[in-house]
Amino acid sequence: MSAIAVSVPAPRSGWRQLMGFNLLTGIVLGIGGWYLGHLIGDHIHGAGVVYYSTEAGQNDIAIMLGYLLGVVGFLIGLGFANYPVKRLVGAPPSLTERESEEHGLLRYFSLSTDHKVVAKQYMVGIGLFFFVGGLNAMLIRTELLQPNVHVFGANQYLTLVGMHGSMMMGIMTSGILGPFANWLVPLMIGSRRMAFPRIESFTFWSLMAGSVILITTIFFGGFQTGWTGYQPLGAQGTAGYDAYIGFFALVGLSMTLFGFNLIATIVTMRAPGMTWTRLPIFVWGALSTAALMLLAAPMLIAALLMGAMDRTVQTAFYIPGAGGSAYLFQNLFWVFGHPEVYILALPGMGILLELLPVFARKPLWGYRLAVAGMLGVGFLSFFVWQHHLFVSGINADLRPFYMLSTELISLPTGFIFLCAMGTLWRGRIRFTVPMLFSLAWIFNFLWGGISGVFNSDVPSDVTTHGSFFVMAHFHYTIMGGLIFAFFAGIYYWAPKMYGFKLNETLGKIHFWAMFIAFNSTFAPLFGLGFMGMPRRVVTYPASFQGLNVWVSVSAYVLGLSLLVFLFNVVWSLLIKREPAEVNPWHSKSAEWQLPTPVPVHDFERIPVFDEDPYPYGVEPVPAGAPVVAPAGGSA
Ligand code: HEM
Ligand SMILES: [Cu+2]
Repeated sequence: MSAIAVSVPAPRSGWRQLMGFNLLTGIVLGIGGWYLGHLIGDHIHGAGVVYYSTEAGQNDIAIMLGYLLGVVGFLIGLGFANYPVKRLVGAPPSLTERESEEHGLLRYFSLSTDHKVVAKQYMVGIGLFFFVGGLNAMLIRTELLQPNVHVFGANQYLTLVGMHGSMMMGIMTSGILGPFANWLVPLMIGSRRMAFPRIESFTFWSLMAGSVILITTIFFGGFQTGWTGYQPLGAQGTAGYDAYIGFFALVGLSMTLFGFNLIATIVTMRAPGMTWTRLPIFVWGALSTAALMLLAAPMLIAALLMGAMDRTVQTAFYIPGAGGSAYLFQNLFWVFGHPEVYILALPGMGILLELLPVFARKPLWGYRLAVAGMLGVGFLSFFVWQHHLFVSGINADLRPFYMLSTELISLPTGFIFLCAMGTLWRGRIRFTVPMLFSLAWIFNFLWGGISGVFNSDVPSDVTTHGSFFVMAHFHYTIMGGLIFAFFAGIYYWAPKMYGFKLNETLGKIHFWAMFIAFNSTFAPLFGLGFMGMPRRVVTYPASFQGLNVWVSVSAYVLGLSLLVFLFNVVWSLLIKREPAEVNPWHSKSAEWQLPTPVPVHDFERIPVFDEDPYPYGVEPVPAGAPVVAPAGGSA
């Protein structure tokens, strides 16, 4: 193979490992970096180099530098500088990381280059911050139990809404791709790794650093802009808005690199025989999402960078009084923001279409149409962003164009629905827990889509804009789409990814509680929106209280249903653990033909693919008969 000598250091053990490059070191250096940044920032300020601070009067330079050096320290502590520095000084590539991967719990707390380990890190990390975002939602709903301020003041309420929205939107950009695509894409295309394993790990740890930064906003007065960070409110905000900038910039960086890595992997690392028309539909979903990430997220980073400069070094991109334009930010944000909503939706569509053939025992109906649908959604999503600005003073002549382009998206989205229906048609459907979540996806996303037409249609958007109608609409697509698909994925792949099957009965309780509570939480919001209840306002007319109490109680039940899931994990993993079958759903996809647990190097030999995916019904499977899985073979 390669002519370069490879050194294999002896594995270290005990406390010496703790002193190495891992999460603990990362946290220590991260805190150190924060103080160093602060020190430098204060110095710059004190020396009178730059006097500028925002209207709120704090020294944003110190805070921004604190975040910046904190993140750099955190990443160095995790070991991200080792490889580049070693190569810079001419040392041979070392196998230290590979070594620590194969054994020990510590690999989950450090830079890992095993795509399966990174996927698990994502699962736990995303789960953790999803929980934080969910708690924020519960607090919001608690405040809304009464028409007047009773728990939080207006500022705190807005911070809660902003934290909830930002956390959910930021963390969920990788909500499905992080835990599932990192794990599945290499296995599905017959590769032993992602194209850039260190970048894969980097995307995870930078997302985690960002999420912690977002939470620190509570120490700096929070931010009042909601997840969209609009100007000029942003420039006027307290230092809490710096946390918003730091968070979303890191999310953007993580997304850009993730998209780049996925594209490189799928384009260049497919095994022999894995032609474009044999690519599993989940991989197409990941690929189209990756394209959006790579193209849209840099726009977010650029927009935030300008905001950060306005707040620190006296530029005035968004400051109207100094010749800038607040409206510029609104545009830049949504050039990213609209593709962002499809970054959230497309992976869910991938899971849906991946699972339906398995549980309907039929080939995916309209494979090429589904691919066209995904690529079409992705392409069109760059031409619609001004539908968020219909009432923000855009040139009225532009409205029809954006109305048309937005409504055009229902075509490729319709392809996806058509393919789902075609696959279900006359299938031998098994109502397993993953299938129930998939079917719920279809129901929820349909309502999300239909209500979306009211927002893309100028005459009706003029009335519904900024109301709880919009809130209901996007929760139907994101919570009802992405989150339901996420659970479909966990119940489906857990036996292979984690080696245990989640209890079906508890799963069904989880499903029905979540499905009913979800609809009971969000459907009434359409009505409240029509009646004129505005979003991001802490008070509302007393006559809306009845419905709001109903919604809040439903939201608590929704929260509890997620705890049923956690209980199911504890139950199935710790209390009544049954070793998972190799292929409990009798799936024909490549990942299910591997042994459980999947070996560190995935395949003994790189597989050769000689069949289209989803060959269900081609050779009839007798009901109930286990399919013999050829180890390491193709689909
Ligand atoms: C447990 C279920 C959830 C509940 C009960 C819930 C509730 C709420 C409420 C009450 C608000 C708005 C309050 C206001 O505007 O005054 C809100 C806003 C929002 N939620 Fe959720 N939510 C849930 C889950 C999610 C999920 C899973 C996501 C996305 C992945 C999400 C994304 C958002 C966003 C982006 C906003 C807008 C924030 C803003 O206006 O800046 N939510 N949610
Ligand atoms: Cu949009």
